[in-house]
Amino acid sequence: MNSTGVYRKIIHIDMDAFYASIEQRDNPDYRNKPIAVGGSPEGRGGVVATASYEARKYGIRSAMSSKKAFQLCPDVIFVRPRFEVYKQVSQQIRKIFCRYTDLIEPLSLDEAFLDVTSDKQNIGSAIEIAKQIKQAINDELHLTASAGISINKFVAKIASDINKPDGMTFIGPSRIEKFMESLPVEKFFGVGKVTAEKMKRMGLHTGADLKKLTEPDLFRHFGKSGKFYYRIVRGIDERAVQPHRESKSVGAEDTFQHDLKNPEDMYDELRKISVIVHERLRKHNLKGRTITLKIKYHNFKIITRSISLADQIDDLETIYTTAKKLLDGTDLVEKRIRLLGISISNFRMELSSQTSDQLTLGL
Ligand code: DCP
Ligand code: MG
Repeated sequence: MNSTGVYRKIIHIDMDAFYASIEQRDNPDYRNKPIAVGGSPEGRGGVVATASYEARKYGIRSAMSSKKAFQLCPDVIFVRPRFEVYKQVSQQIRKIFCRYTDLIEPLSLDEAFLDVTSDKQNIGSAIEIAKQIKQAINDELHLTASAGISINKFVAKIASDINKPDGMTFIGPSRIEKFMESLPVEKFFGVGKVTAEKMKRMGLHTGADLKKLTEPDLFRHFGKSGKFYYRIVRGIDERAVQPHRESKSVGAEDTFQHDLKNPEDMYDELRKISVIVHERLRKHNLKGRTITLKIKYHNFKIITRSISLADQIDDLETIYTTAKKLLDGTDLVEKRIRLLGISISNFRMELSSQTSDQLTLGL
């Protein structure tokens, strides 16, 4: 690590069971109950966006079909998502972050990196700032968040997941290497299911195993990402918190000559649109985790539905089947559709490292 003892102070905040907690907050009937946001009653179709912690005890998870969720827990309550409310809450959280720093990099509605190396209120301690942010989210929004605190983005993000819900984990410079050595390979940023399987076939299960390989070895097996693994396993991640990172998306949409009423026709059109989106992703060499479906009805009302998958998406079948699931999750009865669109966003974070100003320690 940095021998001069100067480190950045990075906080990663991630809301707990975000959509579900908001629904439980706003509707007392849902409190302490297994609820799944998204999906449809009795598991007739659609996918679960997220589940309350009570529902997770039964094994219900994000991106699971509501059919499966219903099988796991027949008492689960399916709740229709209210995306506008989630967006509003997301803005409220961001305002809280802004009291401490302007260096905020949102990763999605419910999570963000904050660089508090120098904070607006001169609090100085990243742990104290994280505590205050959690407290403000609790007091003002009646929700809980988990925080990870470290000297870089990678470790802060993993740390926020360790004591969920309502957790706070600090991993200081002296603990980073040990922590990275014990980390299972699937937890490494950018390691998808396929890469994790490849690693395991090679006998690489943890950070300690990865650490035995030289940089050229890692590059040979895993390409550019291999170089990133080499650094990250040693606790080196110089990527800056980027407050103005563009949120990019690639997509396609089509307005129909005649409104669509029949689901089969909608599926056909979705497939055509999927093919175009797939070609565009290929062309720009992009993979993203989030798929958004846009629907415009005959009365020009527009709705969007989105879901984030565990892995980066760039294959046609996943684009089509996920978009179809999202469509099936909407009410199609007696609906006439003028336009359908699919877009992919949440692209892979830039793996190349960036140097940034590093100030004095005191986490
Ligand atoms: N989401 C989604 N599809 C997914 C994953 C998540 O639509 N496959 C939505 C619903 C979540 C929100 O994004 O509430 C935030 O995602 P997280 O992965 O942070 O999950 P939660 O906040 O729900 O739970 P956790 O407490 O594990 O963070
Ligand atoms: Mg969350």
